[in-house]
Amino acid sequence: MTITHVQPDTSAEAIHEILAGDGALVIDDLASVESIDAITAEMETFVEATPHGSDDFSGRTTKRTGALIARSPSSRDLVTHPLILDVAGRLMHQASTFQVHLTQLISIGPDSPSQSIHRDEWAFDFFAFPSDVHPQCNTIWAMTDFTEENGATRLIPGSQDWEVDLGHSVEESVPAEMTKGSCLLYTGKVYHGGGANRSDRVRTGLNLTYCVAWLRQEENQYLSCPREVALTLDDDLLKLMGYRIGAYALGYADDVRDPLDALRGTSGQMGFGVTPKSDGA
Ligand SMILES: O=C(O)CCC(=O)C(=O)O
Ligand SMILES: [Fe+2]
Repeated sequence: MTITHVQPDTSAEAIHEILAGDGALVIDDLASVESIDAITAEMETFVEATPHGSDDFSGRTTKRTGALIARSPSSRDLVTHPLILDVAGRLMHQASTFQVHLTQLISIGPDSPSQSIHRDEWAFDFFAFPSDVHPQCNTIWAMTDFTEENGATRLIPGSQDWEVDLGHSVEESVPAEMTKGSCLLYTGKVYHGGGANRSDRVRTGLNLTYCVAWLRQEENQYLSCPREVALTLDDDLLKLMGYRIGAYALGYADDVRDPLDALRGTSGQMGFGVTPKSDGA
């Protein structure tokens, strides 16, 4: 049982095939070390100010620092990475649109125990999505090298079709070891968890996740990104954050205004009517 690694020039189709089959894979060195360093520098003061988690799942020696789109302009290229969005669209193909679910730096400190093994889609109230319906698609970008010793994310490849079970052990999982700049892609169904950090350095990953536009986002994008910052962002990023109609009629403002009009204070009525997908979803 291993985690497949592919090169950044691999096609979205081939990556999606591995993701659908194994539930996870690593794209080696997808981001440059310079872009990772730029994000780290932009986030430094925010990470310093972030308290440790208040429960075992969040991690009592782990920091979770969010609002990357507002706080780190350099992170926006990763949020909108064309290859990742292409693969995400393929995985969540039954939905007409998908959106940012959360942006979060996860800094696992030295002497942290393993996080319990879980599925990320349990966040949706443990709703039993059919095995072929993927409500979310996730990435963790390595901001530091990820090793077994420093708490690389651990996954159970192929576990996405398994029964719901809160008791899977860390021993069943393997570490997603990867170099700084690499990207772990995983579904909302695959069993995984943050690894134990037995090193003397912090392990940092950038968790950027996406969900279908008919579900609630884990990180509230309208509150995490102040309006004055949102007004500086381009339309494509704003739409990905949720400033668009998700599905037939979800998310309009007041008198059926496009959220982009509402954000900018412009008028204009929008029409409903997403054409049903040809695959019948
Ligand atoms: O930090 C990691 O490696 C994974 C964290 C995780 O799976 C989670 O918090 O849901
Ligand atoms: Fe998780």
